[in-house]
Amino acid sequence: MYTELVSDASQLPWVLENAMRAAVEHSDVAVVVVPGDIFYAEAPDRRPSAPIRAARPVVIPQEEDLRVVADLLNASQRVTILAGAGAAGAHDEVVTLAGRLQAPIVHALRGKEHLEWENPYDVGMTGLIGFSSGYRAMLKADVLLILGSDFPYRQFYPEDATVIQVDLRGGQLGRRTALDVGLVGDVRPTARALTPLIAEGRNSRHLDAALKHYRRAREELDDLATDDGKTPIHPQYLTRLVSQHAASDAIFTADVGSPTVMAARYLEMTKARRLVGSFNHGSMANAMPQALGARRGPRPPGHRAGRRRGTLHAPRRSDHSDPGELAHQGGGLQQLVAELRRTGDEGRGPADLRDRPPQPQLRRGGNGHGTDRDQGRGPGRPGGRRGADARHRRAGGP
Ligand SMILES: Cc1cc2nc3c(=O)[nH]c(=O)nc-3n(C[C@H](O)[C@H](O)[C@H](O)COP(=O)(O)OP(=O)(O)OC[C@H]3O[C@@H](n4cnc5c(N)ncnc54)[C@H](O)[C@@H]3O)c2cc1C
Ligand SMILES: Cc1ncc(C[n+]2csc(CCOP(=O)(O)OP(=O)(O)O)c2C)c(N)n1
Repeated sequence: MYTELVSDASQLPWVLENAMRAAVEHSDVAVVVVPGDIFYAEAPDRRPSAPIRAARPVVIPQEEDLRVVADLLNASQRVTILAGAGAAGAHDEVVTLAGRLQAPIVHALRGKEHLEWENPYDVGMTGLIGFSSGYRAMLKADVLLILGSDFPYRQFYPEDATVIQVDLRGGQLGRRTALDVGLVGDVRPTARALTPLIAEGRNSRHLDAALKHYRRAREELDDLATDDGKTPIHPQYLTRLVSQHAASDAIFTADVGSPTVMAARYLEMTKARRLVGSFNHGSMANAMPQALGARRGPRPPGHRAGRRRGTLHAPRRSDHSDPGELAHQGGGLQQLVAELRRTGDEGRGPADLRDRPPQPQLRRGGNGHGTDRDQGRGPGRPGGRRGADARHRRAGGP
């Protein structure tokens, strides 16, 4: 991860550009630490670089490696696909490959937004907050094909299956479970190249059983998301209502904690919807800043800022995937702060922004870092975690 401290104003433009390049190139977080005083200094002029765009090389494994994988898949009666965030933009290719393999598709949480929709092979998520059907489809597999996932929980991987993993970054291979074959490749072209190597006419017994189990698991979860007339209403029901009423291209953001569970289980994805989160353990309170960031993205034609309060519209994927470009278009941090100030002034911002000065007061000479405690707000609700855990367990994990 790119991490840099700016200790002199002249460094800032370079550091910022390098940080954006690293973030875009590695699809990762970049951290730039800027002491408060630096914001008061003049930055030197410099010749601007070209807009930062992610390089999009086509990465496909060697043909002989693909043949080895195809032989393993062709010899298997029960193939299950585990797909994750690496399947972004590869929906159609992965679904086509699954069709040829007659393989159920299990997703890891970050794969939900890319694969859950319009997918006749979807059998839900695996993991502690996942669906029993996701766990079972992996357990019953004799070959597990992992496509662009770093699903972390080792207990949920099958112990006896042959495991094949495809990842764009070689360093990710075999990180979570022992592998039989590891390939470096981009999911989209790799799935496309693999499909014609798979024999047609495979039987569907494994797939049918997985789909049947999924329907049952889904029904059980849906039964928890109904109005039982009591107040307060259940979070499952609330999340389902949000999902039903949100725009077909809404961007959802969810915090770490029980919102992660509800988002994973009750937000229905479409081709145009997005689910943005941290989803890393050890992170919290990501949802509001992510929502603000999403709000800053390009909007569809005809959409005026703030007109539909509470609804975030998804930028087209091609636009959204290029934060460096956005920064170039939009004037970056300065413009974001201006927007926060404006929405705060007009009373349209979230309550927190309305109730306090729109721009944080930087202390001259200090390090400029405030904390929740500094602002008189404590950490989360005491005991909230334990209650949430109990609820998760009741809500039917594997
Ligand atoms: C409270 C809580 C509970 C959670 N419970 C669950 C749970 O039950 N189930 C669950 O699944 N997750 C759960 N998570 C999330 C979990 O911690 C992981 O973040 C998540 O499983 C990772 O999803 P992923 O593998 O899709 O994404 P990532 O971890 O981002 O992995 C994506 C992988 O794809 C690779 N890649 C990227 N682009 C490409 C490409 N074009 N082609 C090929 N490879 C590519 C990357 O190198 C990376 O290895 C939970 C998180 C929290 C906070
Ligand atoms: C930095 C950090 N500290 C602690 C945790 C452990 N943690 C996960 S969820 C959570 C509680 C979050 O509270 P809230 O957003 O109210 O969600 P809920 O209680 O409904 O789960 C905590 C403390 C974490 N994920 N990150």
